[in-house]
Amino acid sequence: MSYFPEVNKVKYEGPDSDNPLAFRWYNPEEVVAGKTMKDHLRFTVVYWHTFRGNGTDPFGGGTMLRPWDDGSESVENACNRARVAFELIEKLDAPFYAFHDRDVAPEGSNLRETHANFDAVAQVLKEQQQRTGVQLLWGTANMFSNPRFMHGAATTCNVEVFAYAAAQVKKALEVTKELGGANYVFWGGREGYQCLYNTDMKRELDHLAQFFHMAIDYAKQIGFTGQFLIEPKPKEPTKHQYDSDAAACLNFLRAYDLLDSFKLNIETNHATLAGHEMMHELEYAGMQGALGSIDANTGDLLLGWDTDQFATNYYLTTQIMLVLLKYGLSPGGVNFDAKVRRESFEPIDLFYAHIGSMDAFARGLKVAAKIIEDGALSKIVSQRYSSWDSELGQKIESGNTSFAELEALMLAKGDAAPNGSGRQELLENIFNRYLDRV
Ligand code: XUL
Ligand code: CO
Repeated sequence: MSYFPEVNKVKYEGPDSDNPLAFRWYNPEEVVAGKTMKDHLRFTVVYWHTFRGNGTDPFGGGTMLRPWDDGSESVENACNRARVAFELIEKLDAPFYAFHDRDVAPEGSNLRETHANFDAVAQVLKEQQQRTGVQLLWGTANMFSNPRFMHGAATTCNVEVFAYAAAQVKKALEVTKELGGANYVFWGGREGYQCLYNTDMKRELDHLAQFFHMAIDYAKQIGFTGQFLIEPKPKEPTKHQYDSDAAACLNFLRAYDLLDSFKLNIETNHATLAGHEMMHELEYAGMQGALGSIDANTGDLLLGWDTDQFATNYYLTTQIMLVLLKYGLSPGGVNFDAKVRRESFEPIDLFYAHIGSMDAFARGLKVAAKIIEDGALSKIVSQRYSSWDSELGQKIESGNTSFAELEALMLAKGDAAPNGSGRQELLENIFNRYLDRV
């Protein structure tokens, strides 16, 4: 039985198509910069927003029309929902999906029952993966919705909640391995604080590191070889999330000897909340060899919270693809951690949302590839730093000089050579020119 009978498998029809259920830019097998679009982009549908989002916002309850869902927390409903999910993912031609344990399967009345529910739904997910060829980009554990996690999971003040969280991640790792997950993500959930008066920050961070080390040990033990990722976010739900941005995450990983086992999953709306551009977060992670995957979404600059909208802005997608082309993404992907607006409550809106954003990233990829191929920005950057290619620059960069030697040089010269223009406006115009032409 089909739940989306009005939609056939979405196909590429080219930029001139007016068909709202066709791709205008995403042409999976088209080769760009030496690789197919499909392999560059590794599009991923998320289970939580797309199949569990009901349109709730801080001011009102659910609005979504989901005729396949009976609204119950039964395992049967969860299994049926999984089948519907794969119909959508397959029709969208997305090669991957991602989930939290609690999105796919309901909690039972105790942990044993919860594990069993998860196993039952995982069986259906496995069948659907085999039927469609869709793969699991990553699994993760929801350790923030249930009230037991009110003080956090790995950073909780309640040692038994820590133990429960460990049990939950152990199981989530087993299921992720069973389903062939390419990565395993830790988003910070409630790992942070609301008030420093009641918080032992050092103890909480030590516990978080212990937790991650145990996860690494367990992954080794069961032979899970996927990439571990942490996902920076500065606030929400806590006032301060410990994984606040890429720099904070990398400092934490380095301080606790975890750097070799983790990379970062960078999300646009989280970068915005941190007061950074997405490009900044990507570049910061990339330059340290820690860019793992991206959560592709956007915020609304007039709304101050994590609105998780589908990105359709070509400037944003081109900027993202410029950095992804530089550092690569696999085994990560472009993961649509995004939800339709609560006013877009019909099932068909799920298609419009994904198609539009897949197209925006595909076009961003083409524009970025052309900019890189022509050296349109990089030539100007190299020129801007060319003084560092001189004998003096090389001496400094290789650590073969001293303050005294540099002072002697400047005393002899009297002043530094004049500066050149930064050419920001020219570069912005060049960027526009490429957007016009591709
Ligand atoms: C929350 C968020 C999460 C993670 C997965 O802001 O982005 O959905 O991506 O737990
Ligand atoms: Co996310």
